[in-house]
Amino acid sequence: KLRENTSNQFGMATPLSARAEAVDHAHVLLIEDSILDRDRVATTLTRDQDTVSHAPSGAAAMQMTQAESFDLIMLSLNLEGEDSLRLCSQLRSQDKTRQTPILLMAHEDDLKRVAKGLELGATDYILRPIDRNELMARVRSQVRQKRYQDRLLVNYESNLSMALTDSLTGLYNRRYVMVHLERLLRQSQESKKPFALMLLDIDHFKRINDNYGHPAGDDVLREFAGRIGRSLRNFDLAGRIGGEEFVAILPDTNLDVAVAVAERLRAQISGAPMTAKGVDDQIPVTTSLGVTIASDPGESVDDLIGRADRALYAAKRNGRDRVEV
Ligand code: GH3
Ligand code: MG
Ligand code: MG
Ligand code: MG
Repeated sequence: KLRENTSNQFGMATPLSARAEAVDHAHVLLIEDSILDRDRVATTLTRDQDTVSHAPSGAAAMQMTQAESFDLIMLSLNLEGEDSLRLCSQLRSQDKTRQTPILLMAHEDDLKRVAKGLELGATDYILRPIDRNELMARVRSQVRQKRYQDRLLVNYESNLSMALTDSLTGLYNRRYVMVHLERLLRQSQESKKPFALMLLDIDHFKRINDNYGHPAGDDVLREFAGRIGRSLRNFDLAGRIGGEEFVAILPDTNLDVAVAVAERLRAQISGAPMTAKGVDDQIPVTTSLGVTIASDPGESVDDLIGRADRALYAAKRNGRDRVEV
């Protein structure tokens, strides 16, 4: 099953976690212009359930690694008319193959270039004539290590997202919102572009818990978060900063626009009642919003939040289900 210079059939659309599940079988890119060794390696690996794509040149290899992802790259140090070592460092410096193990294939009298290749980031080498058992052992060992690293990366990314987001609603958590606000405030003071901050607090949420139960209250929080998130632009940020308190941050937004957006959010919530698991009633929900704009060069995040908070409490005082500035 030797495939010549194919475009994307593997990898790219497959999430890392799914790939990590499919243990052991590897997708190998073989960069080799000797037909004899190409066939030898491909036969051995496919017998071992691996899939092999063949690149007869460096240019083909660069193209193929853009289109699909590989678990292992086998690179001949004897490509006719090509600088294999340069190819090795190119593979190391592009994002798609930065983490992919590279196994060099070399002749015994070429150990100096092997050493150079290892210095440039190749992970291992195998000498010609290629011994089938040694080939299998080296490939398995590289692939096992790659799988292990992929799993570490998945764990790292999920830990990171747990640290930044609120697990009930999936919105950003208070800690991340504060970090983001500090950064945005600094940027907006440098660029002199205003941004909008709005605080949202669900009205009489305690009654919702009291009437329908805490789990129903959680369902309402999730639905609330979903409606807010869907109503904002991609580069706006929504966070949950307290039990039933939320924030929306809109870069590059003046007061008129911010009030219009706040009004739209308010209507998204009051416009249709919510449902909760195990509750037959439709649950009417409203929210109060306090809006402010960051435009004063001297102010701090605390000043900003304090102002939005006072606007929010004005909205509560003035009857709830409303926007105040
Ligand atoms: P107001 O209109 O003045 O904001 O009234 P309120 O009842 O919404 O405000 P209050 O601050 O008195 O009550 C908030 C309630 O939110 C109290 C708390 O039990 C509840 N709550 C906080 N976090 C959660 C949560 O994660 N899930 C659920 N179901 N309830 C929560
Ligand atoms: Mg509250
Ligand atoms: Mg309250
Ligand atoms: Mg409330």
